[in-house]
Amino acid sequence: MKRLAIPVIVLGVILLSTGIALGCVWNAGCWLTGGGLKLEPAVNMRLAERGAKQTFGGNIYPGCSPEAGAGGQWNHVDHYQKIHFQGWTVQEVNCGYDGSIGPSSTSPDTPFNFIEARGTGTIKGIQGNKFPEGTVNVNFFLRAEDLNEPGNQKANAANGGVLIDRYYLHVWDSDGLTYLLIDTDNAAGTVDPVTITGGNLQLHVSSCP
Ligand SMILES: [Ca+2]
Ligand SMILES: [Ca+2]
Repeated sequence: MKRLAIPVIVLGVILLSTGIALGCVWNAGCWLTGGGLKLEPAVNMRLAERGAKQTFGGNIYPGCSPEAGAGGQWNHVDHYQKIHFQGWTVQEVNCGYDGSIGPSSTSPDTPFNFIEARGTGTIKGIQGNKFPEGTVNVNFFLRAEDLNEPGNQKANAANGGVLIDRYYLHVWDSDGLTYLLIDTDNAAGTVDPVTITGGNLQLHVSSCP
């Protein structure tokens, strides 16, 4: 696959006829893609990363309707647990702006700085891992915050900006068993995104009518 262009998480929103007040959140159709520079062999894509063990990216809601493309596909590979999560169907997307976490995204300019998505997918073991056995149907909740360009910790370099993009992911099955949690305090009930270390999260305003 070719190296991704800098925009790697894309977010769009249908309803943009009014401005956003500080702290205002809209429910709207959004686009989300994510990735980075590191080729992830498990999915043959260039994904963003959190340390050496977590890679993630793909797209969610790649159309003007949540039904378009079944809502996209999101990948998260956990090399520590040796599991691969794929989000296949998105049932709910929320885009918004939270002034307490940083400015609205700037490349391109949007009035937003976060996206949240809820949906269903699958999880399976990789690299010889036998747990879970086979492929398990799961639910997921994801939050991505686009706070800088490129948005990873390299942003701390000269002229790199100040803030770093952040990411939260919770994956659980119908029994409530958590398979994957990317969360600062490791408590799924509170959404505390972690800073990413490679790649980029990026929001775009949708051109949908
Ligand atoms: Ca970013
Ligand atoms: Ca938490």
